[in-house]
Order: sequence, then C-alpha cells, then structure tokens
Amino acid sequence: MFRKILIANRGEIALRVIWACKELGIKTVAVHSTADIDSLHVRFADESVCIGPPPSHHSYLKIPSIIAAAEISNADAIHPGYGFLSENPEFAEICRTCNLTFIGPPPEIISLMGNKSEAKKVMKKAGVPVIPGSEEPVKDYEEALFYAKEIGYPVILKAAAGGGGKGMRVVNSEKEMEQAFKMAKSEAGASFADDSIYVEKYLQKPRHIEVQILGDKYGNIIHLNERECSIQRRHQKLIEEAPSPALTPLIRKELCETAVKGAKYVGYENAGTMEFLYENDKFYFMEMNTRIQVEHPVTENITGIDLIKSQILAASGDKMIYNQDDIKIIGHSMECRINAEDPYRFTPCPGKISTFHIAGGPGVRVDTAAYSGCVISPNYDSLLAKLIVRAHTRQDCIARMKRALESFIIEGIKTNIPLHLKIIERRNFQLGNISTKFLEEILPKK
Ligand code: MV4
Repeated sequence: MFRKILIANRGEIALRVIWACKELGIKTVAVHSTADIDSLHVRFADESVCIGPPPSHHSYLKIPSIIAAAEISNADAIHPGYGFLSENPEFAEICRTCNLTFIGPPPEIISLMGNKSEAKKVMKKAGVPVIPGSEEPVKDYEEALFYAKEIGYPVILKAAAGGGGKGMRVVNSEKEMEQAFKMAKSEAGASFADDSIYVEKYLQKPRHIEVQILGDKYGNIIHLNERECSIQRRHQKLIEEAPSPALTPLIRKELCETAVKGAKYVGYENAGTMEFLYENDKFYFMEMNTRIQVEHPVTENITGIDLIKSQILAASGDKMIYNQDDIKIIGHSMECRINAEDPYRFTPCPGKISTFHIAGGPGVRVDTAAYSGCVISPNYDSLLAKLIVRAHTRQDCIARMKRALESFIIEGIKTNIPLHLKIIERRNFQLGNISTKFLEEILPKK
C-alpha cells in the first residue's frame, strides 16, 4: 500500500481524494497555485506545495512542477482527479519513469482512448456496437460525402483527437458538407495537435448513458452499472442520476456486460467510464473516459462502493475484492452540479461567497471545497458544489433534491440553483422523459 499520495488537483475532487486517503491511513500532499493558498485541500492535506501562479497552464497543468512536488515530498503515487492532467498519457508516462504510481490506467490505454476514432475501431473489433460511420478519419470533404451517402443524412463530423463536443459539426445534406468539413477541421486543428476528422450517423435525440468500470491489475473487471447524464448544456453535464430511468433490467444487463467485454478486450485497469448514446432501444459506444468522473458519487450511492478507495487499492496492486454478483443496485441517486454562474446566461460568476450553508438531512451528500468567506477564482471551472441525494425511488430522490436545493444557501455570488429547481419541476423530467436535447428545449431561445 502507498505511504503518501500527492493529489494533482484542486477543489472538491482534491478533498474527496484526501478523505479516502485519511480513511486508508495514507498521508497526503496537496499542490496548489498561489490563488489557492486558502483552499480547503491545502488545509486538510498533511503537506502542501505551491506549484505556480493562478493560470492552470503554469500550475495544475505544469508537469515538471508537479513531479518536483512529488519528489521533494517523497510521495509514492499521484492521484490526478478529473480534468487537468488526468487523461494526459505523457504525464502518466513521466510518472512511470519517475517511479511514481499514476492512479489510473497505463499511458498506453489513456493514449488509445484519447483517439476517439481509434477507440471506436477497437471497440467495434471487441464486438461492442458503435455508431455507423467511417472507420478511419477521412482525408477530405469528398471522402466525407462518400460515407455520408452510404450511411444517410444527417451525419456528424467529429475530431478524432476531440471528445466533449469540440470540433463537432452536424451536416444535414450534401450541400452543407464542404463548409462544415472545413470548419470542423480548422476548429480541431486549433484545439488539438491533430486535426483528423471522422464521420458518423447523427442521432437526433439520444440519451447519454455511461457505464462505470472497475478493474484491477490482474484482468478482473466488473461494472458498477450505469449513470444517465442526458441533462447537459454545451457538453457540460448539469444533472446525473443512477440507475437510468430509460433501461429495462434486460437492456441494462446487455449494456453493462457489453461495456465489460470492451474493457476486457483492451486490458483496462483502474476506474473508467464507457460512454454510450442510447436511442430507440439501442445503445452505441461513443467514447471511453480513463479517469474518475465528476458524477462518480451517484454510482457510489447505488452500489455502496467507494470508487476513490477502489482506485487507490487497484493502483497499489490489490486484487479486486468484488465479484460481479456482489454488485447490487440499492435505490436511486441523483446529482445536481451547483455552478458559480448566472443561471440563465450561463456566464461564470466568480467572487467572494458571503454565506455558505449546505443542505443536509437524510440521504443528502454535498461534495464541495467552498465555505463562507471563500473566494471563487475566475481561473478555474465554475463547479462550486455537487449536491447528491439518494432515496429508495427516483420520485423520492426528486422530492429530496427539491428540498435540498431549497435549503442550500449560497450568498455573495450567483449560482445555477434556480435553474436546477426549474429542471426538476418539469413534468418530462419527473417522468424520466429526457434526452441530450432536454435543456435546449426548455430554455428560452435567445
Ligand atoms: C453525437 C450525437 C449524436 N449523434 N454523435 C456531444 C459530445 C461528444 N462527446 C459527442 N456528442 C454527441 N455526439 C452522434 N453520432 C450527439 C452528441 C451530443 C451530446 C451527447 C451527449 C450529451 C449531450 C450532447 C449534446 C449535444 C450533442
């Protein structure tokens, strides 16, 4: 087991990792930018190291500073959290070279899954259903036209190096292709080192359903069921829940077993997520995320498994202690991401929080690094807190979420709590009739 873990992150996820380490008896090292000197992750870690000025590129993304911090503090492993360096294969490789255990899958797997078109290809080979499309990136718009004709319009152009929405263009007809291809390619080139574009059938109103995977170093891989994350805006998830209200037990089993088959095929290890689009009772693999995700607590709630501890144990070489049959779904769980932003304009709203009183009571969990008097910096993402509830049924979860949102007091800055209340009060949300188009359909057009 590790003696000391450095946490290469900030905010609520850095604290979440510290809690897991404390319970496992592992010492912790926080790293922080100068903007985060008063942060709770710095206060609660056993040691802390300042790694640079506020901009992420000069601190939380700066590999040499983080490696140096691990070496001077004599840490034996690094937990990357989510975002920042969590899916950077070079970082995982450098950790390996420096004899620091990267808590996550090996760099080869991060790299493979980082190329979305390669990932699709390997999953197809593994027998996982994928969205119909070009198996390789296309070299020009004429080749894109060829595939589009074959699969039928509308199609979507995606950046192979992308994920999360950047460099995507929907193409409704032949005449839109040339321009859409150029736009997608230049956007991909500007955002990523690689401007390759591939083509796939565009699904009009899919659900986003993802499967949580957990593997050890010895080829034992299980799934921890699915999460539904269809409530998103501009590829930022707002509400996640588990289990998905859309799946029957039969489809759930098929989806989750397919995800495990795919993960086994690539020799996956540690925690990971297979993302699927689900439409007309069929699911299609989209991407695999090789990190712990923001929404992992809803899975912890319905399975009773601590995913962060599981990551640490798996990385240290422990054998999986669960069989698939040990995993049962217990009740329902839902998470609202509380952001420091204008609830309808969606502009970030940094500043000082004057009052911060979290929701509590039965079945409520709040993962946050905020407190009364803390300052939300404009340098980082606007996630302020994750409000997570659990209850026996989805309906009870929604009622619990409503009263928790109403009793969460945040003053001094704007938050999206009013938007969350509006969403969960919608009839279609309550009925579980949601898709990736839900938010766009209920928001006033500007
Ligand atoms: C799609 C799609 C429809 N058809 N691919 C958005 C993020 C990126 N990871 C992939 N995305 C999508 N890919 C096909 N073939 C619709 C989306 C999409 C979406 C997916 C999940 C959650 C929210 C979304 C919002 C808009 C579009």
